[in-house]
Amino acid sequence: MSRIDSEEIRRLLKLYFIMGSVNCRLSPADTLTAAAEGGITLFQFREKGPAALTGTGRLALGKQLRQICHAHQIPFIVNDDLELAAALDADGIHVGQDDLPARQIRERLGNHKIIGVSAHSLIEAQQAIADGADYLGVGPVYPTASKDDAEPVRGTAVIEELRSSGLSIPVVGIGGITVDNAPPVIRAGADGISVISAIAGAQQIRKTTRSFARLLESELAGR
Ligand code: TZP
Ligand code: MG
Repeated sequence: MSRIDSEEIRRLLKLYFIMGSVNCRLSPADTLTAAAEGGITLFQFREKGPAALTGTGRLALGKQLRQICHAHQIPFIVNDDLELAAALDADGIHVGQDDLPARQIRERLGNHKIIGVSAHSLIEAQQAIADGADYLGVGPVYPTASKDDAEPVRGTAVIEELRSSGLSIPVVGIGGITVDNAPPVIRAGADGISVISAIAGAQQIRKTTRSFARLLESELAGR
């Protein structure tokens, strides 16, 4: 089976919601359902932090969230954990710089799975592309409280640098993104934004997600 078309991946990155149980104000299932109804285009299960579920609890939550994604035709991505991604038959995996290189993940999961890699510089981006990444997550664009070991804030500089150096790989911006500060991320050349707290912690998840979706629709129009 051949690799997933990069234009399809670009479309999926438009509004990429990421969360695990520790990020949610409501239950994870209710949070994801509201976000799906509001118009997210991709979901990543990221069960991380000291209070995160492990073992069978983590697996059970993953199955529940995968089911919600499939009911809404939203691809389901797993953060970091190759064994969990395989056990859940996830649609893809997102890995950081300290995880296995994309090449090794591809050997295990195959061509039909989406592989995303976090990149914080042009060099990391070039390496991830050489290793066969399908898309890059670039950030943190703005300060974030959702990742303890986040790299220094980059603004939109790295996204701009990737695009001005001619890299056309699908890119999603991450880190502290809200409806108000999202436009510069898209204008810098990202194909979409990924968000934890602005959606998982919203008072009105469906409404906030719809606002993001509308904004991105207009920012990306004419690309
Ligand atoms: N990687 C870089 S920043 C970040 C991750 C996983 C957290 C993004 O969360 P938020 O709440 O949207 O800032
Ligand atoms: Mg990692």
